[in-house]
Amino acid sequence: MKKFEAIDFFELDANFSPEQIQIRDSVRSFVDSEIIPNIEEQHRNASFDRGILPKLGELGVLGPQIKGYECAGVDYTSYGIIMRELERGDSGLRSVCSVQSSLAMHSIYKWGTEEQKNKYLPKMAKGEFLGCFGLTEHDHGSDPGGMRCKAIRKGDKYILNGNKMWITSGSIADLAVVWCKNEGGKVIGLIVDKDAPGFKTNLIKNKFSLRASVTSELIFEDCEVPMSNQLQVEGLKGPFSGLNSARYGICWGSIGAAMACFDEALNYAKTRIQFDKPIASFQLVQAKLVEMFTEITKAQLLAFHLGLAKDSGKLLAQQVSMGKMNNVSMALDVARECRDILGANGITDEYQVGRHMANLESVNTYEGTEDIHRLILGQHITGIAAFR
Ligand code: TGC
Ligand code: FAD
Repeated sequence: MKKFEAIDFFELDANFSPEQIQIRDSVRSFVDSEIIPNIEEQHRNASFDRGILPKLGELGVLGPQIKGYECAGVDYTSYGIIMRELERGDSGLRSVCSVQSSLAMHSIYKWGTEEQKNKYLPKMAKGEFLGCFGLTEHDHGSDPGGMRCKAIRKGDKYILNGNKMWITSGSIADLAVVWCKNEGGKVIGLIVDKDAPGFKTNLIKNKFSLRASVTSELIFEDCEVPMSNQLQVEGLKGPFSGLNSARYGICWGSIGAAMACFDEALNYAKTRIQFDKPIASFQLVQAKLVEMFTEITKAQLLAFHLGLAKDSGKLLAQQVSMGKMNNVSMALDVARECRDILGANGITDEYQVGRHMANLESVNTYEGTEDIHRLILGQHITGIAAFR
C-alpha cells in the first residue's frame, strides 16, 4: 500500500512546535503499524481489540490534555493533532479515545473529588481502565435536558434507575460517567463501576457505521452507587463541559478521515485508466479533486485557529459548533465524492473510503447533530433559540 501523504497546502504544520511535530509523527506511525493493517478486518467483523488500550496509553493519547495524574498534559493544538491522526485510521478509534479523554476523564478531572481523580485517572491514562459517558437516552438525544434516568438517595448510596442509549464503549467499559436527575430534578453526574449491583449493558448489533467501535445500551435497575461516586456539579453544564472538548477534537479528527479518503482517491485517479488515459487527466475528475483539496484546506485553517483560541482560553462553544458542523459535513462530502471517484471499487472494503463514509454518518450525528450545531449558531447570531 502506498504511504499516506497528508495535505498541508498552507504549510500549517510549519507552525507546530518540535514537540507537536513529534506527536504528529509518533501517532501517524502508530496508526500505520498498529491500526491500518487490522482495521478492515475489525470493521468487517464488528470487533474492537481491547489489547490496543495499553498501547494507546503508552503512546500518551488517553487523557493527553489532562495535567497531572500521570497524563501527558499536552496543549489543545497537540490534542487536535492526535485526534486528526487517530481518525485517519478510523473514526471508531478516535471515538474510543475521545470518550475516554474528553468525556469520561475530563468529567472526573473537572468535577471529581481528589479521591476520585487519584482512583481513576492514572489507570485510565494507562489504558488499564476504560470509561464511557452516558448522556443520551432512547427518547432524549438532541434534548438531553428531558432525561428520565433518576437517582434517589438512600443512606450513603444513590439508587439509580433508567437507561442510557448509544453509548460508545458501554459494554466493555470499566466505569461509566452517567448523567441523571436527582430527586429535585437537577442533573447530576455519577461514576458507576462496571460491577455495581443492578448495572448491566446490551451490545447494539448490526450497525453499518463505526463497526470497529462498541456501542451499547446501559441499564440501571435499582443500581447502587455510593455517594462518594458523585461528581461535584449540578446542571447540564456538567456534561456540556466535556462535550465542548470532545466536539473540538472532532473538528480535527474529521480532517484525518477526509485526508485518508482524498489520498486514496487521488492515487486511484492517477492510476485508473479509462478511455486510454488516467481518469485524473479528465477535467471533471480534476474539478472534484480540487474542490475536495480546497475544502480540506479550509477545514484545516478553521481547526488550527480553534486550537489557538482554545489554548489561549478564548474559545467560544459556538465557535466549536461551527467547526464541528462544517468539518464533519465537509468530511462526509469528501468521503462520498471519493467513493464516486473509485467507481465500483469504492463500494468494497478493499478500499477505505466506504468505511470512512459510513463512519462519518455517526460522527455527523453524535456530539450534537449537524442541525443542532446550526441552531446553536442561529441562536448566537439572532439571540433567539429555535430548539423548541
Ligand atoms: P440550555 O438551556 O441552552 O443550557 C442548559 C445549561 O447548560 C449550559 N450549557 C453549556 N455549558 C457549557 N458548554 C456548553 N456548550 C453549553 N451549552 C449549554 C447552559 O449555560 C445552561 O447552564 P445553566 O447553569 O444556566 O443551567 O440547554 P437546552 O436544554 O436548551 O439544550 C440546548 C442544546 C440543544 C444546544 C443542547 O442540549 C445540545 O447541545 N444538544 C445536543 C446533545 C448532544 O450533543 N449530545 C451528545 C451526547 S454524548 C455523545 O454523543 C458522545 S459520542 C462519543 C464518541 O465520540 O464516540
Ligand atoms: P434525535 O435527537 O431524535 O434527532 C433526529 C433528527 O432530528 C436529527 O436530524 C436532528 O438534527 C433533528 N432534530 C432534533 N431536534 C431538532 C430541533 N430542535 N430542530 C431541528 N431538528 C432537530 N451519546 C452518549 O451520551 N454517549 C455516547 O458515548 C454516545 N455515543 C454514540 C455513538 C454512536 C455510534 C452514535 C450514533 C450515537 C452516540 N451517542 C452517544 C448518541 C448521540 O449523541 C445522539 O445520537 C445524538 O445526540 C442525536 O440524538 P438522537 O439520535 O436521539 O436523534
